[in-house]
Amino acid sequence: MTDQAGRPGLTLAPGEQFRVKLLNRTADHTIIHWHGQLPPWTQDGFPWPQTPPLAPAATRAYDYVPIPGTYWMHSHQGLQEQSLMTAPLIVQDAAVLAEGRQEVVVMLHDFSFTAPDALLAGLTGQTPSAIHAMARSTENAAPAPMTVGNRMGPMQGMAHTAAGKGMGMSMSGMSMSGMSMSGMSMDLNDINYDAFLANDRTLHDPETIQVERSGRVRLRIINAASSSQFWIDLGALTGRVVAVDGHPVVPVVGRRFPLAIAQRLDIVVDLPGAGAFPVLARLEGSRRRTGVVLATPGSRVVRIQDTGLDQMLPVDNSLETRLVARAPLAARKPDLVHRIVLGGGMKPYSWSLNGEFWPNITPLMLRKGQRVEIEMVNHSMMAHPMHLHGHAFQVVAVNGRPLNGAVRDTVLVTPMMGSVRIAFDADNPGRWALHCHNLYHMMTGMMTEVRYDGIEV
Ligand SMILES: [Cu+2]
Repeated sequence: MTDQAGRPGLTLAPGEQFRVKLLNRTADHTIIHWHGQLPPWTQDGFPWPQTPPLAPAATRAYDYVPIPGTYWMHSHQGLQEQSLMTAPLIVQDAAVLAEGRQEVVVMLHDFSFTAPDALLAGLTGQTPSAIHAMARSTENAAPAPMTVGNRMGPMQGMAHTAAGKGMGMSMSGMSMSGMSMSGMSMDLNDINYDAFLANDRTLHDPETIQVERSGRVRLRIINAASSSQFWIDLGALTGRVVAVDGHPVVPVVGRRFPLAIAQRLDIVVDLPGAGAFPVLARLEGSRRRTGVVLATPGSRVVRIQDTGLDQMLPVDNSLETRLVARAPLAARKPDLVHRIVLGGGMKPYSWSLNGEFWPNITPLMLRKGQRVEIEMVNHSMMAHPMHLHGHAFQVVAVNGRPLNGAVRDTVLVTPMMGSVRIAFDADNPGRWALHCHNLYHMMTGMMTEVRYDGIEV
């Protein structure tokens, strides 16, 4: 998908309505989700029974008031996201335009020559429906879940101790097979990809973006990978993170920033004169990387290897805990708190929320007008980038520590008893998905529904 200027995706002017006619030119059913936008639920692009996927050659009209910032669109049908059915969705803001910075959109992907369904089959060793059945029986054999309140009391502040891990695993009810107590370590990078792409190119032939000498740039970086998380590495440059998931934050200065799956970072950079400046995305737990190059006229662009010297650490919440929203929620006590346990593992490969596997889930109910908080506790050995549709939430605690954190739409819950609490105002009635944005976790069950009272199903 390209806009009228030939750029991939869609860029809307300040105040412009999101008025889009979606035409399915593929040979399969599809539906496109406007990630992070806040349309009415029937325009969210999720395959509810009321809003089924589009058949080949079918069209659907969308018309809603967008919110400004760095967003993206992607298929929410099957594994199509892994086939790069994604694009940037940039909604301009008059104040941002007035800064006069050159805008550089960088969309990251993980790429495999293996077909997505074969990748999933390789993870599960069987069909997804068989995985659901088996994982359900595993969960059902476990003791009834305790409330998170019971769990959190003695465990606060010891999220990464061995005791925390052990308790997390045993209480989550998952099989311990394949994970000895001594060998416990977090899992990273479920899939060994053939390439990592920045704007559809590898570092063998990266996009080189012409910038002015001493130019002022706004990077809009989108992690559209299906199953890979990165550290954004500005190299010689120092940047300021000014927005996350489209929502402004008090600037955070640095050179390296974690970027979980589906998240976005707006980073402003003032170039120190002339030169070629790589902006790299370095895969967590790996030496592999991708990126683009910002180059002033006449500068020499040196070839960058797609494998670096040092291995990156797992992506974490080191940035999250430093973020402060520019426009936080009004202070208010929650009317409703939902608690969710993130569970699952590699053997069998299946992932759950409160021990349930999509689509066999119990919706989280709420009412319009409520201030809602959701506490997510991760009992698994993997981090999960959790995305709520239809609402921008504020991060109000990480690992039990209160924050006046970022407003955003996707947040990473770190493994081994990591926790995140989010808050939002229930102001958009409908049926909304809440899921892990690792595509293979979602496809093996890690999704639930947030449903308003009174919505017909
Ligand atoms: Cu996950």
